[in-house]
Amino acid sequence: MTHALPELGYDYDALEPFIDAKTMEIHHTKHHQTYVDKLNAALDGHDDLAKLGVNELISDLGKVPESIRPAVRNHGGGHSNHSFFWPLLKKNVALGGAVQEAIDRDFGSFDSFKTEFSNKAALLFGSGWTWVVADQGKLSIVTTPNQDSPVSDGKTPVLGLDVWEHAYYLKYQNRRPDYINAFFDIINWDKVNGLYLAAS
Ligand code: MN3
Repeated sequence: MTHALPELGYDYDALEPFIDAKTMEIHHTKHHQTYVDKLNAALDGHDDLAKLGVNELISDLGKVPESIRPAVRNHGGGHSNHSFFWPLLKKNVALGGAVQEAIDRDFGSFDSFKTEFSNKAALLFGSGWTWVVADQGKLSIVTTPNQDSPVSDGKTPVLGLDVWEHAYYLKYQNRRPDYINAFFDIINWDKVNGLYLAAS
């Protein structure tokens, strides 16, 4: 299959003022598109691998030939991570359901969860992602460098935040903590709850 840029599912300005329209447009049409293009280029001539969906592809990088493994890890990871990220973003969705109960159970309270997530996202050195992963219903927070995906570690993400500078620099410059704080205003908790239920 040829990998393709997915639709965002909402307008570029839908997340204003928390994430600005220009950042969303560049992030989607330039950064994400480039991961897709470079993944397709890497897979050219590898017909067996080209049949796989991106998450299948990155779930066992040991099966990818060494000659293209770094490209699949970086660009396949980038395609997977961003495809996962866009539907997680929506304004005015309240936390509820099974995932709310799981957060209270596994972190003690929503405030404790937010503090741990925010600290890990703020302290992550360089470029990478902060994730909430579910393991047999239990939630934990992990980070990955670059475009590495928790899927490659056999983990199931239910929430993720892109903390590459390209995700926030136009509006927030060096103020990553402000961007992380704004993220909590645009989490699509309905989507997260659905992912949590599917993972449990
Ligand atoms: Mn990004």
